[in-house]
Amino acid sequence: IEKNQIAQHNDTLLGKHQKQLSHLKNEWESVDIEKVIQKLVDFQIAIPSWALGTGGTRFGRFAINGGEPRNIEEKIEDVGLLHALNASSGAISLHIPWDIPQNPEQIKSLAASYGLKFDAVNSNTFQDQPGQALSYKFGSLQHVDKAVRKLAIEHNVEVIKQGIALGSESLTVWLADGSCFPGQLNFRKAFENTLNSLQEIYAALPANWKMFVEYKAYEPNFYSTTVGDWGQSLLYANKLGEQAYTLVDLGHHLPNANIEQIVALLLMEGKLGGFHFNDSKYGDDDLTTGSIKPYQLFLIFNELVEGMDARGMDHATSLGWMIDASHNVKDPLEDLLQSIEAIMIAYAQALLVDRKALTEAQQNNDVVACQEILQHTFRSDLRSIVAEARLRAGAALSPLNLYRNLGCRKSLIGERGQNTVATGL
Ligand code: PSV
Ligand code: MN
Ligand code: MN
Repeated sequence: IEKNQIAQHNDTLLGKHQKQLSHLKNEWESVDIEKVIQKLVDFQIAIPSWALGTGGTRFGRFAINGGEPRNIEEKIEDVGLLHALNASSGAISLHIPWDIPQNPEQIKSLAASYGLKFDAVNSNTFQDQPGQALSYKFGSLQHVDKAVRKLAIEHNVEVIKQGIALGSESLTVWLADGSCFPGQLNFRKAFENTLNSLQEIYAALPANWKMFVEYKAYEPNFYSTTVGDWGQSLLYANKLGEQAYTLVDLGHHLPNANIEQIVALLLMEGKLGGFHFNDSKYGDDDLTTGSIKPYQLFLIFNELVEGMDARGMDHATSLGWMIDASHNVKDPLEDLLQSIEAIMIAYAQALLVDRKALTEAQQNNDVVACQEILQHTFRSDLRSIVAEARLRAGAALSPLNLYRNLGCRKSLIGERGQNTVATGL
């Protein structure tokens, strides 16, 4: 995508945009909007390498689009395209071995040519790889057989090495480990085995790295999961040490969990490491961020901003921000643009909450005022400040429209063909 294509697109929308922005500035004259815009410019969300092809469920996969990236280079190209459109997708998160960089130096400089960094690297001990000597069928880091645990530990250490070569600074460990039936597992031994294994991986972390311990309530195991909730993740993180943190994936909770409260307490403990954004209606974890529960997303960001400010943390760099979703029925790039937009809007809303008034209302137990304060920003249309942040960063006022108007998917199909299948999920 050329700079002049973005400029032309912006020219056609500029008049209307400026009107909306000045209206918004009038409405919010007591707020330092310039500061908010700068925070939005700085905020970057990593794109997972597995979200660039059409996903699927265990019932099937419909590769509707064509032009899917066939290798890691093309995945980087796709994230580069997103970043050119919205200036907010400046990082990529790799899943190994779904995406193995054969020549890390080359991959790193390709990414840099699009202004992209490498976010957390993700290990995979939830699938057996072709030719693998031992199976993860009954778990990996928790396994009753030491030899299986060793295999999984070695894989994680290898992933750290790959990440170092790419300039990543964190490892995300998500384990499918658990059990499907009562009695199958000794919970305490499974926990202890997992902890011992994680300790060995932790010992291989460079000093400037973080380890994210991701939890998930269920799936693929349906009776117990060995890192099943934030309490268990926090236990591991606390026992492991300073470099270990809990990672919150929005879709990994039991229905109606109060995720904003979880976030607030993890931040308070200095143990919130990062996020996987997605949305869900039932027990799923792959819907477009903000498509089902935008109010929840705002409430989460409200706690994030409050908690990070209370601890003097830099919003953009203190936590790992990543999308984790890959659905069946949309063009994945359009889906990602929608997710990023939803995240940015929720973040902007949280930045505009009148903290002083909220604290005062809380202190006075003025429950009605508390709700009014939060819903005032949630119900305000802040899209034009998000668009202004993009404009200032050299990106498109309306990324999704530009993507469609330029026929980006059609060009990708032209280059890569109709029947391409992306690696990964
Ligand atoms: C598992 O559901 C998960 O959320 C983990 O983050 C994995 O790494 C990712 O999805 C891809 O399977
Ligand atoms: Mn996840
Ligand atoms: Mn998930």
